[in-house]
Amino acid sequence: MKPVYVLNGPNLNMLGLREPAVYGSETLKDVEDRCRAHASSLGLSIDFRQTNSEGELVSWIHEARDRACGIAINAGAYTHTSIALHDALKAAECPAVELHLSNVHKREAFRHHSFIAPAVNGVICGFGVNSYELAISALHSILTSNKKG
Ligand code: DHK
Repeated sequence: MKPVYVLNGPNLNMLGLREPAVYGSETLKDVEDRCRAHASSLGLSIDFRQTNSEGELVSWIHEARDRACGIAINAGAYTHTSIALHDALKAAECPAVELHLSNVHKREAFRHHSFIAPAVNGVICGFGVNSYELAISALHSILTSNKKG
């Protein structure tokens, strides 16, 4: 089975240091460890990555088309700006879930719109690090039901 790509965008390398009241006190390494353990409990493996570059995220999404069974993506602020990520996710043609640690709808108006939401299966936000685990569970459920179908 191919891995789930868990892709993280800009500033997520600062987790644990960055606005802990909004994003929590766990580091990105803590998030990765939790994702790996959760995926493993579901019989999945993960490839966990972070970049501050929009182009690198686009390239990783293209790569996922052949190398991943699904994508869980926290695109950070590119969520609210990037048509390129929207187009890449459409091109990937694999199950994808958008996720956020914070509830973006309770925050500034500029975070309320997602360019990538129309290109993914669903969106999870507001559950802190659990958002990552919920996104992996959602992909597992999509992959399992696809197999049954
Ligand atoms: C992370 C970011 O960096 C923000 O730009 C998004 C998201 C929200 C999060 O909650 O994980 O607006």
